[in-house]
Amino acid sequence: MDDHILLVDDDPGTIRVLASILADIGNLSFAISGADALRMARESAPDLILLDAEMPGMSGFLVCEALKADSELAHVPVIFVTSHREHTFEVSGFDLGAADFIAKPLNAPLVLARVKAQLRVKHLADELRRIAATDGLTCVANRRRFDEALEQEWGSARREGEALALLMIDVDHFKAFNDLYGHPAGDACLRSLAQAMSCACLRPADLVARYGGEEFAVLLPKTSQVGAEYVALAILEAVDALAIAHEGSATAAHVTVSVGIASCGADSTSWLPVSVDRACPRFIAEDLVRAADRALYAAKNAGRGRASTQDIDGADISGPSRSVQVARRPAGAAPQVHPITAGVREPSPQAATRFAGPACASTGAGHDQDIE
Ligand code: GH3
Ligand code: MG
Ligand code: MG
Ligand code: MG
Repeated sequence: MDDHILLVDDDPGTIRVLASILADIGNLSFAISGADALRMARESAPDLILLDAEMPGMSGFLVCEALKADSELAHVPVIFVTSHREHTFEVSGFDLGAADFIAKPLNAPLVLARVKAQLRVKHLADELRRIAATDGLTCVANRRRFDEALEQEWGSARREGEALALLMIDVDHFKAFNDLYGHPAGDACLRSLAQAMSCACLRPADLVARYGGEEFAVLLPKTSQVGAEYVALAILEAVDALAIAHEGSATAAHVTVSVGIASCGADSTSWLPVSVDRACPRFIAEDLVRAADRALYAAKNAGRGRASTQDIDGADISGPSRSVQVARRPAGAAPQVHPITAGVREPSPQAATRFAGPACASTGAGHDQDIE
Protein backbone atom coordinates (compact mmCIF):
# COMPACT_ATOMS: atom_id res chain seq x y z
CA MET A 1 0.00 0.00 0.00
CA ASP A 2 3.12 2.21 0.25
CA ASP A 3 3.64 2.11 -3.51
CA HIS A 4 3.31 5.42 -5.26
CA ILE A 5 1.53 5.18 -8.62
CA LEU A 6 1.33 8.17 -11.00
CA LEU A 7 -1.69 8.16 -13.34
CA VAL A 8 -1.27 10.30 -16.47
CA ASP A 9 -4.11 10.97 -18.94
CA ASP A 10 -5.48 14.13 -20.57
CA ASP A 11 -8.99 12.70 -20.00
CA PRO A 12 -10.03 13.14 -16.32
CA GLY A 13 -12.73 10.47 -16.85
CA THR A 14 -10.09 7.80 -17.57
CA ILE A 15 -8.07 8.90 -14.53
CA ARG A 16 -11.22 8.55 -12.38
CA VAL A 17 -11.84 4.99 -13.62
CA LEU A 18 -8.16 3.98 -13.11
CA ALA A 19 -8.19 5.53 -9.63
CA SER A 20 -11.27 3.53 -8.60
CA ILE A 21 -9.68 0.29 -9.85
CA LEU A 22 -6.33 0.97 -8.08
CA ALA A 23 -7.66 2.63 -4.92
CA ASP A 24 -6.49 -0.24 -2.67
CA ILE A 25 -3.16 -0.88 -4.44
CA GLY A 26 -1.10 2.20 -3.59
CA ASN A 27 -0.89 5.95 -3.07
CA LEU A 28 -2.17 7.54 -6.27
CA SER A 29 -1.28 10.88 -7.80
CA PHE A 30 -2.55 12.31 -11.09
CA ALA A 31 -1.36 14.43 -14.00
CA ILE A 32 -3.37 15.55 -17.03
CA SER A 33 -0.43 16.55 -19.22
CA GLY A 34 2.96 15.10 -20.10
CA ALA A 35 4.80 18.17 -18.77
CA ASP A 36 3.00 17.93 -15.40
CA ALA A 37 3.77 14.19 -15.23
CA LEU A 38 7.51 14.81 -15.73
CA ARG A 39 7.56 17.61 -13.16
CA MET A 40 5.76 15.46 -10.58
CA ALA A 41 7.98 12.43 -11.24
CA ARG A 42 11.12 14.59 -10.77
CA GLU A 43 9.75 15.97 -7.47
CA SER A 44 9.08 12.49 -6.11
CA ALA A 45 9.96 9.35 -8.09
CA PRO A 46 6.91 7.05 -8.30
CA ASP A 47 7.06 3.24 -8.18
CA LEU A 48 4.96 2.94 -11.34
CA ILE A 49 3.57 5.24 -14.04
CA LEU A 50 0.41 4.53 -16.03
CA LEU A 51 0.84 6.71 -19.10
CA ASP A 52 -1.71 7.69 -21.76
CA ALA A 53 -0.02 7.39 -25.15
CA GLU A 54 -2.15 10.07 -26.88
CA MET A 55 -2.04 13.48 -25.25
CA PRO A 56 -2.01 16.99 -26.74
CA GLY A 57 1.34 18.77 -26.40
CA MET A 58 3.78 16.24 -24.98
CA SER A 59 2.71 12.73 -26.04
CA GLY A 60 3.11 9.67 -23.81
CA PHE A 61 5.97 8.49 -26.05
CA LEU A 62 7.88 11.76 -25.47
CA VAL A 63 7.26 11.52 -21.71
CA CYS A 64 8.55 7.93 -21.69
CA GLU A 65 11.64 8.99 -23.66
CA ALA A 66 12.37 11.80 -21.17
CA LEU A 67 11.89 9.46 -18.18
CA LYS A 68 14.28 6.85 -19.58
CA ALA A 69 16.91 9.56 -20.29
CA ASP A 70 16.84 10.71 -16.65
CA SER A 71 19.18 8.57 -14.49
CA GLU A 72 17.00 9.15 -11.40
CA LEU A 73 13.82 7.97 -13.15
CA ALA A 74 15.01 5.48 -15.78
CA HIS A 75 14.22 2.55 -13.47
CA VAL A 76 10.57 3.58 -12.91
CA PRO A 77 8.36 1.13 -14.86
CA VAL A 78 5.96 2.70 -17.37
CA ILE A 79 2.73 1.00 -18.52
CA PHE A 80 1.18 2.61 -21.59
CA VAL A 81 -2.62 2.93 -21.48
CA THR A 82 -3.83 3.06 -25.05
CA SER A 83 -6.62 2.29 -27.52
CA HIS A 84 -4.00 1.47 -30.20
CA ARG A 85 -4.13 -2.16 -31.23
CA GLU A 86 -1.32 -2.28 -33.82
CA HIS A 87 1.65 -4.52 -33.06
CA THR A 88 4.03 -1.87 -34.39
CA PHE A 89 2.74 0.55 -31.71
CA GLU A 90 3.59 -1.90 -28.92
CA VAL A 91 6.98 -2.70 -30.46
CA SER A 92 7.85 1.04 -30.56
CA GLY A 93 6.74 1.38 -26.91
CA PHE A 94 8.90 -1.53 -25.78
CA ASP A 95 11.83 -0.05 -27.75
CA LEU A 96 11.41 3.15 -25.71
CA GLY A 97 11.63 1.16 -22.48
CA ALA A 98 7.92 0.63 -21.65
CA ALA A 99 7.26 -2.26 -19.24
CA ASP A 100 3.78 -3.23 -20.49
CA PHE A 101 0.54 -2.08 -22.15
CA ILE A 102 -3.06 -1.77 -20.91
CA ALA A 103 -5.82 -1.56 -23.51
CA LYS A 104 -8.69 0.95 -23.53
CA PRO A 105 -11.56 0.42 -22.84
CA LEU A 106 -10.27 -0.57 -19.41
CA ASN A 107 -10.89 -4.03 -17.98
CA ALA A 108 -10.63 -3.80 -14.18
CA PRO A 109 -9.22 -7.31 -13.38
CA LEU A 110 -6.67 -7.00 -16.19
CA VAL A 111 -5.58 -3.51 -15.05
CA LEU A 112 -5.14 -4.84 -11.50
CA ALA A 113 -3.21 -7.92 -12.64
CA ARG A 114 -0.83 -5.95 -14.88
CA VAL A 115 -0.19 -3.26 -12.23
CA LYS A 116 0.46 -5.85 -9.50
CA ALA A 117 2.84 -7.76 -11.78
CA GLN A 118 4.89 -4.62 -12.54
CA LEU A 119 5.03 -3.64 -8.86
CA ARG A 120 6.35 -7.12 -8.00
CA VAL A 121 9.12 -6.76 -10.60
CA LYS A 122 9.90 -3.21 -9.35
CA HIS A 123 10.32 -4.43 -5.74
CA LEU A 124 12.72 -7.18 -6.86
CA ALA A 125 14.72 -4.74 -8.99
CA ASP A 126 14.92 -2.25 -6.07
CA GLU A 127 16.20 -4.99 -3.77
CA LEU A 128 18.81 -6.09 -6.31
CA ARG A 129 19.99 -2.50 -6.73
CA ARG A 130 20.23 -2.12 -2.94
CA ILE A 131 22.24 -5.35 -2.56
CA ALA A 132 24.55 -4.38 -5.44
CA ALA A 133 25.38 -1.10 -3.66
CA THR A 134 25.82 -2.45 -0.10
CA ASP A 135 28.85 -3.98 1.63
CA GLY A 136 27.83 -7.43 2.87
CA LEU A 137 29.82 -7.30 6.13
CA THR A 138 29.21 -3.77 7.40
CA CYS A 139 25.95 -2.83 5.59
CA VAL A 140 27.35 0.60 4.59
CA ALA A 141 27.82 1.49 0.90
CA ASN A 142 30.27 -0.70 -0.98
CA ARG A 143 33.21 0.32 -3.17
CA ARG A 144 31.14 0.26 -6.37
CA ARG A 145 28.56 2.67 -4.87
CA PHE A 146 31.36 4.90 -3.57
CA ASP A 147 33.06 5.10 -6.99
CA GLU A 148 29.74 6.05 -8.62
CA ALA A 149 28.92 8.64 -5.94
CA LEU A 150 32.40 10.19 -6.14
CA GLU A 151 32.11 10.71 -9.92
CA GLN A 152 28.57 12.11 -9.53
CA GLU A 153 29.39 14.47 -6.65
CA TRP A 154 32.65 15.58 -8.24
CA GLY A 155 30.82 16.50 -11.46
CA SER A 156 28.04 18.28 -9.60
CA ALA A 157 30.47 20.20 -7.30
CA ARG A 158 32.49 21.33 -10.33
CA ARG A 159 29.37 22.43 -12.26
CA GLU A 160 27.91 24.33 -9.29
CA GLY A 161 31.27 25.56 -7.91
CA GLU A 162 30.49 23.99 -4.55
CA ALA A 163 32.69 22.50 -1.84
CA LEU A 164 33.35 18.76 -1.67
CA ALA A 165 35.28 16.84 0.99
CA LEU A 166 36.48 13.29 1.41
CA LEU A 167 37.70 11.38 4.47
CA MET A 168 39.80 8.22 4.11
CA ILE A 169 39.74 6.21 7.31
CA ASP A 170 42.00 3.31 8.24
CA VAL A 171 41.71 1.17 11.36
CA ASP A 172 44.94 1.29 13.38
CA HIS A 173 46.89 -1.90 14.12
CA PHE A 174 44.05 -4.03 12.81
CA LYS A 175 46.22 -6.98 11.84
CA ALA A 176 47.26 -7.22 15.49
CA PHE A 177 43.57 -7.06 16.49
CA ASN A 178 42.75 -10.07 14.29
CA ASP A 179 45.82 -11.93 15.51
CA LEU A 180 44.88 -11.32 19.13
CA TYR A 181 41.10 -11.72 19.14
CA GLY A 182 40.35 -13.67 15.95
CA HIS A 183 38.73 -12.79 12.63
CA PRO A 184 35.10 -13.08 13.79
CA ALA A 185 35.82 -10.45 16.46
CA GLY A 186 37.61 -8.41 13.76
CA ASP A 187 34.51 -8.60 11.58
CA ALA A 188 32.27 -7.49 14.48
CA CYS A 189 34.68 -4.63 15.14
CA LEU A 190 34.44 -3.45 11.50
CA ARG A 191 30.63 -3.59 11.74
CA SER A 192 30.51 -1.46 14.87
CA LEU A 193 33.05 1.02 13.46
CA ALA A 194 30.92 1.39 10.30
CA GLN A 195 27.86 2.02 12.43
CA ALA A 196 29.67 4.60 14.56
CA MET A 197 30.87 6.42 11.42
CA SER A 198 27.35 6.46 10.00
CA CYS A 199 26.04 7.93 13.25
CA ALA A 200 28.68 10.67 13.10
CA CYS A 201 27.56 11.74 9.60
CA LEU A 202 24.34 13.68 9.98
CA ARG A 203 23.42 14.95 6.51
CA PRO A 204 21.38 12.70 4.23
CA ALA A 205 23.82 13.33 1.35
CA ASP A 206 26.87 12.13 3.37
CA LEU A 207 28.03 8.71 2.19
CA VAL A 208 29.91 6.24 4.39
CA ALA A 209 31.46 3.43 2.34
CA ARG A 210 33.78 0.50 2.93
CA TYR A 211 36.65 1.26 0.59
CA GLY A 212 38.26 -2.14 1.07
CA GLY A 213 39.57 -4.34 3.91
CA GLU A 214 39.77 -2.20 7.07
CA GLU A 215 39.56 1.09 5.16
CA PHE A 216 36.50 3.31 4.92
CA ALA A 217 35.73 6.43 2.86
CA VAL A 218 33.29 9.18 3.77
CA LEU A 219 32.13 11.49 0.98
CA LEU A 220 30.81 14.86 2.18
CA PRO A 221 29.06 16.91 -0.54
CA LYS A 222 28.74 20.69 -0.05
CA THR A 223 31.13 20.48 2.90
CA SER A 224 34.04 22.85 3.48
CA GLN A 225 37.39 21.94 5.01
CA VAL A 226 36.22 23.13 8.44
CA GLY A 227 33.03 21.07 8.11
CA ALA A 228 35.04 17.99 7.10
CA GLU A 229 37.34 18.43 10.11
CA TYR A 230 34.24 18.63 12.30
CA VAL A 231 32.98 15.30 10.91
CA ALA A 232 36.46 13.74 11.27
CA LEU A 233 36.51 14.80 14.91
CA ALA A 234 33.00 13.38 15.44
CA ILE A 235 34.19 10.06 13.94
CA LEU A 236 37.33 9.94 16.14
CA GLU A 237 35.12 10.60 19.18
CA ALA A 238 32.51 8.03 18.16
CA VAL A 239 35.22 5.38 17.69
CA ASP A 240 36.74 6.25 21.09
CA ALA A 241 33.28 6.03 22.66
CA LEU A 242 32.90 2.45 21.39
CA ALA A 243 35.89 1.60 23.63
CA ILE A 244 36.64 -1.70 21.92
CA ALA A 245 39.61 -3.00 23.88
CA HIS A 246 42.77 -3.58 21.80
CA GLU A 247 45.65 -4.82 23.88
CA GLY A 248 47.85 -5.16 20.79
CA SER A 249 47.63 -1.48 19.87
CA ALA A 250 50.64 0.77 20.33
CA THR A 251 48.36 3.83 20.08
CA ALA A 252 45.75 3.34 22.82
CA ALA A 253 44.18 0.66 24.99
CA HIS A 254 41.23 0.52 22.61
CA VAL A 255 40.62 0.45 18.85
CA THR A 256 41.41 3.73 17.09
CA VAL A 257 41.28 4.95 13.50
CA SER A 258 43.37 7.41 11.51
CA VAL A 259 41.61 9.88 9.20
CA GLY A 260 42.89 11.63 6.09
CA ILE A 261 40.88 14.72 5.14
CA ALA A 262 40.93 16.18 1.61
CA SER A 263 38.77 19.06 0.54
CA CYS A 264 38.00 21.24 -2.42
CA GLY A 265 36.51 24.52 -1.25
CA ALA A 266 33.71 26.37 -3.05
CA ASP A 267 36.26 29.08 -3.86
CA SER A 268 38.98 26.56 -4.66
CA THR A 269 41.12 27.18 -7.71
CA SER A 270 40.81 23.42 -8.21
CA TRP A 271 37.59 23.99 -10.08
CA LEU A 272 39.30 26.26 -12.61
CA PRO A 273 40.21 24.54 -15.85
CA VAL A 274 43.86 24.64 -16.92
CA SER A 275 42.61 26.31 -20.09
CA VAL A 276 39.34 27.81 -21.30
CA ASP A 277 38.55 24.30 -22.54
CA ARG A 278 36.20 22.97 -19.81
CA ALA A 279 36.85 19.45 -21.08
CA CYS A 280 40.33 19.70 -19.62
CA PRO A 281 39.87 20.34 -15.89
CA ARG A 282 42.81 20.96 -13.60
CA PHE A 283 41.94 18.01 -11.38
CA ILE A 284 39.91 14.83 -11.60
CA ALA A 285 37.96 13.01 -8.89
CA GLU A 286 40.86 10.61 -8.28
CA ASP A 287 43.01 13.56 -7.18
CA LEU A 288 40.70 14.03 -4.19
CA VAL A 289 41.25 10.37 -3.22
CA ARG A 290 45.02 10.80 -3.64
CA ALA A 291 45.00 13.90 -1.42
CA ALA A 292 42.98 12.07 1.27
CA ASP A 293 45.44 9.15 1.05
CA ARG A 294 48.38 11.53 1.56
CA ALA A 295 46.61 13.06 4.55
CA LEU A 296 45.92 9.59 5.97
CA TYR A 297 49.59 8.72 5.62
CA ALA A 298 50.46 11.92 7.50
CA ALA A 299 47.96 11.04 10.29
CA LYS A 300 49.52 7.56 10.59
CA ASN A 301 53.02 9.01 10.73
CA ALA A 302 52.00 11.58 13.33
CA GLY A 303 51.04 8.79 15.72
CA ARG A 304 47.68 7.32 14.53
CA GLY A 305 44.31 7.85 16.26
CA ARG A 306 44.06 11.35 14.71
CA ALA A 307 43.18 13.21 11.53
CA SER A 308 45.24 15.30 9.16
CA THR A 309 44.23 17.60 6.30
CA GLN A 310 45.55 18.06 2.75
CA ASP A 311 44.36 20.33 -0.02
CA ILE A 312 43.78 18.67 -3.36
CA ASP A 313 46.81 20.28 -4.97
CA GLY A 314 49.14 18.67 -2.46
CA ALA A 315 49.54 21.49 0.03
CA ASP A 316 49.54 20.29 3.63
CA ILE A 317 47.11 22.88 4.92
CA SER A 318 46.92 21.37 8.35
CA GLY A 319 50.50 21.52 9.57
CA PRO A 320 51.08 20.16 13.04
CA SER A 321 49.03 22.97 14.56
CA ARG A 322 45.86 22.06 12.65
CA SER A 323 46.15 18.32 13.14
CA VAL A 324 42.79 17.21 14.56
CA GLN A 325 43.07 15.06 17.62
CA VAL A 326 40.53 13.93 20.14
CA ALA A 327 41.29 14.73 23.77
CA ARG A 328 42.37 11.41 25.22
CA ARG A 329 41.23 10.06 28.53
CA PRO A 330 43.62 10.85 31.39
CA ALA A 331 46.31 8.22 31.93
CA GLY A 332 45.03 5.44 34.15
CA ALA A 333 41.37 6.04 33.26
CA ALA A 334 40.95 2.90 31.18
CA PRO A 335 38.01 2.89 28.78
CA GLN A 336 35.13 0.65 29.68
CA VAL A 337 35.99 -2.59 27.96
CA HIS A 338 33.70 -3.33 25.09
CA PRO A 339 32.04 -6.76 24.89
CA ILE A 340 33.75 -7.56 21.56
CA THR A 341 37.05 -8.08 23.29
CA ALA A 342 36.09 -8.33 26.94
CA GLY A 343 38.16 -11.16 28.36
CA VAL A 344 39.06 -12.45 24.89
CA ARG A 345 42.78 -12.92 24.49
CA GLU A 346 42.74 -15.89 22.15
CA PRO A 347 40.75 -16.16 18.91
CA SER A 348 37.22 -17.12 19.90
CA PRO A 349 34.35 -17.96 17.55
CA GLN A 350 31.93 -16.61 20.16
CA ALA A 351 33.58 -13.20 20.34
CA ALA A 352 31.80 -11.77 17.34
CA THR A 353 28.34 -12.75 18.47
CA ARG A 354 28.83 -11.31 21.96
CA PHE A 355 28.78 -7.83 20.55
CA ALA A 356 25.64 -5.72 20.29
CA GLY A 357 26.03 -2.39 18.50
CA PRO A 358 25.51 0.86 20.40
CA ALA A 359 22.28 2.81 20.15
CA CYS A 360 22.71 5.72 17.77
CA ALA A 361 21.11 9.03 18.65
CA SER A 362 21.26 11.73 16.00
CA THR A 363 21.67 15.22 17.42
CA GLY A 364 20.52 16.88 14.22
CA ALA A 365 23.58 19.15 14.18
CA GLY A 366 25.17 20.13 10.87
CA HIS A 367 28.80 20.03 9.74
CA ASP A 368 29.71 23.62 9.50
CA GLN A 369 30.57 24.14 13.10
CA ASP A 370 34.03 25.35 13.94
CA ILE A 371 36.44 23.17 15.76
CA GLU A 372 38.93 24.54 18.16
P1 GH3 B 1 48.10 0.27 10.42
O1 GH3 B 1 47.90 0.85 11.78
O2 GH3 B 1 49.40 0.70 9.82
O3 GH3 B 1 46.94 0.53 9.51
O4 GH3 B 1 48.25 -1.31 10.63
P2 GH3 B 1 47.22 -2.45 10.25
O5 GH3 B 1 47.60 -3.68 10.98
O6 GH3 B 1 45.80 -1.99 10.44
O7 GH3 B 1 47.45 -2.58 8.68
P3 GH3 B 1 47.71 -3.82 7.78
O8 GH3 B 1 47.52 -3.33 6.38
O9 GH3 B 1 49.04 -4.46 8.10
O10 GH3 B 1 46.59 -4.87 8.14
C1 GH3 B 1 45.26 -4.71 7.79
C2 GH3 B 1 44.50 -5.86 8.37
O11 GH3 B 1 43.10 -5.74 8.14
C3 GH3 B 1 44.93 -7.18 7.81
C4 GH3 B 1 43.65 -7.90 7.48
O12 GH3 B 1 43.62 -9.18 8.01
C5 GH3 B 1 42.58 -7.05 8.14
N1 GH3 B 1 41.29 -7.12 7.40
C6 GH3 B 1 41.03 -6.64 6.16
N2 GH3 B 1 39.74 -6.93 5.83
C7 GH3 B 1 39.20 -7.60 6.87
C8 GH3 B 1 37.90 -8.18 7.14
O13 GH3 B 1 36.99 -8.14 6.31
N3 GH3 B 1 37.71 -8.79 8.33
C9 GH3 B 1 38.72 -8.88 9.25
N4 GH3 B 1 38.46 -9.46 10.41
N5 GH3 B 1 39.94 -8.35 9.04
C10 GH3 B 1 40.19 -7.73 7.87
MG1 MG C 1 -5.42 10.89 -24.37
MG1 MG D 1 44.92 -0.36 5.61
MG1 MG E 1 45.09 -0.35 9.26
